[in-house]
Amino acid sequence: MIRNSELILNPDGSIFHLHLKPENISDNIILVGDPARVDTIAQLFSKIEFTTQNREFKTVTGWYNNKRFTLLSTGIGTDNIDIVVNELDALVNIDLETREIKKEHKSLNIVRIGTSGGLQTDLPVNSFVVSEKSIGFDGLLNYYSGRNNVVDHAFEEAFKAYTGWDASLASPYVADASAELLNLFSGKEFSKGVTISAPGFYGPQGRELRIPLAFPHLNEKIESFSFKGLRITNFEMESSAIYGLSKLLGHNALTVCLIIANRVTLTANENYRDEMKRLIQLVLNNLAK
Ligand code: R1P
Repeated sequence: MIRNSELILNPDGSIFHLHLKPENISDNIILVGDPARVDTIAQLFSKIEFTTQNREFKTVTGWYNNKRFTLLSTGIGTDNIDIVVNELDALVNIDLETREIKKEHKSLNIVRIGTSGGLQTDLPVNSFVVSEKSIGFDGLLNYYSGRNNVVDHAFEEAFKAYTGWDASLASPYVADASAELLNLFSGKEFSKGVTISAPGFYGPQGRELRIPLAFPHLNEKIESFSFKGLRITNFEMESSAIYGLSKLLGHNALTVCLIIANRVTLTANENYRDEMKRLIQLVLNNLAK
């Protein structure tokens, strides 16, 4: 039995942070960072059956093309992903009344629709990038036993050697997308690549405002790195934990991002919402085929 200090439920029986009960969610989950993006997607639903919000975690469950989806905002960062993925998993794989792990495992399909900064000149602002792999600079997965069973060790070692990775930073972990979900995104609208999830927006992504960077040449190394034909395409802040925790918990995960800034050509599109709507429509159509 999992004690209540370890798995906290609210007085109404919902799970602690997400405020959800098992019947509130679909097996098909769409994660976004921004709670406002949940509403943007929900506007395309033919029917909405449930909605709630606690802190930055806003949920809508409804229907698109006769398929039931749950939309959930995660806020920013892999620390929030630790909460979101563990609590979603608990909703389907732990009996919240007996507090026992269910005998039958259920897999969720988890697709993140995000915004992102591009790291290659041929991926301009407004491109759509699907993450085949994600590299976590955040260190989250290193806290879980089994981490070594789900990561791409050869990629990790090559990346650390090439960048001269400093031991004062969390050891980067590399986890793969679900091959099944990746297959749904083979259309020409989507570029494939490797996505870094950073534990911050400024210094950890090489942005210097008033504090000088500890590793001012790290981004150049990242941009020129390649391994077995794969290169690093973009920075965001959630995919590594989504991929790593999904692998450990037996779920399928994929991230698709809109590039809203290019860090090499130093260009940005602050008015990205129409392009985001185009991406959302493509993702929904691919998932609800
Ligand atoms: C930073 O501005 C946020 O935007 C990106 C990053 O991953 C981070 O969450 O994604 P979202 O637009 O999904 O929030």
